Amino acid sequence: MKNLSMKWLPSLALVALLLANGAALAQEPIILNEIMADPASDWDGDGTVDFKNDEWIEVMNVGPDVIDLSTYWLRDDTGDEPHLQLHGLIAPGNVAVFYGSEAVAWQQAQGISTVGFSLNNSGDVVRLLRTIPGSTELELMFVAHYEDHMAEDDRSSGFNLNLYDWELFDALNLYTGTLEPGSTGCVPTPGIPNMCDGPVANEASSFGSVKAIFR
Ligand SMILES: [Ca+2]
Ligand SMILES: [Ca+2]
Ligand SMILES: [Ca+2]
Ligand SMILES: [Ca+2]
Repeated sequence: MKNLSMKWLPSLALVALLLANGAALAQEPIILNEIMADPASDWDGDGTVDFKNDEWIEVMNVGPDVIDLSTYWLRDDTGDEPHLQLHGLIAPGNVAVFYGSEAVAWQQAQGISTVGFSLNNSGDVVRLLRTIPGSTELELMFVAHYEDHMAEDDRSSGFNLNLYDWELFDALNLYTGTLEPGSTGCVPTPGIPNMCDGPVANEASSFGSVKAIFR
């Protein structure tokens, strides 16, 4: 474990626990995988750039079974109510991304305040909740933190493929500071696994084309 502040330990410890215990893995298979808190591009593809609609949160199924995401919920650090009920089936090893616009639409349908995910650009906590079986209550399943330098224009943060290190994906807005996690030059990857083991080989590759992939 290198260069990790204490803040990461709860979520990382949980992952380690899950990976070390097959039974727990089967029961607690969904993790937070990547977070875009300060979008400056049209990530949700609706034709406009919006600080709320273009935020996104990616989850990953690290278990062995197909999971129905409709029992899972997302929220940030403020208040108690979830910001989005997830939906869809997710296969083992797959990821699913949910955009702020989906949270806004869900909130409209619920008749609650349309705050979206409300991911603070100065840092925030994202919580993954799950409906307790046989109940309407929610239980906390996974927590991820990010800090100010991880939430600048079009910079995401999330797990490395090793599911151990929480890294910066800053190819679209390189981080030159000294805080951890530091710059990787990796591109944000909404809806696909966080595949990047190091700096992008050729910085001259067009960021425009990189962005276009995800529009
Ligand atoms: Ca934000
Ligand atoms: Ca948009
Ligand atoms: Ca917030
Ligand atoms: Ca991803």
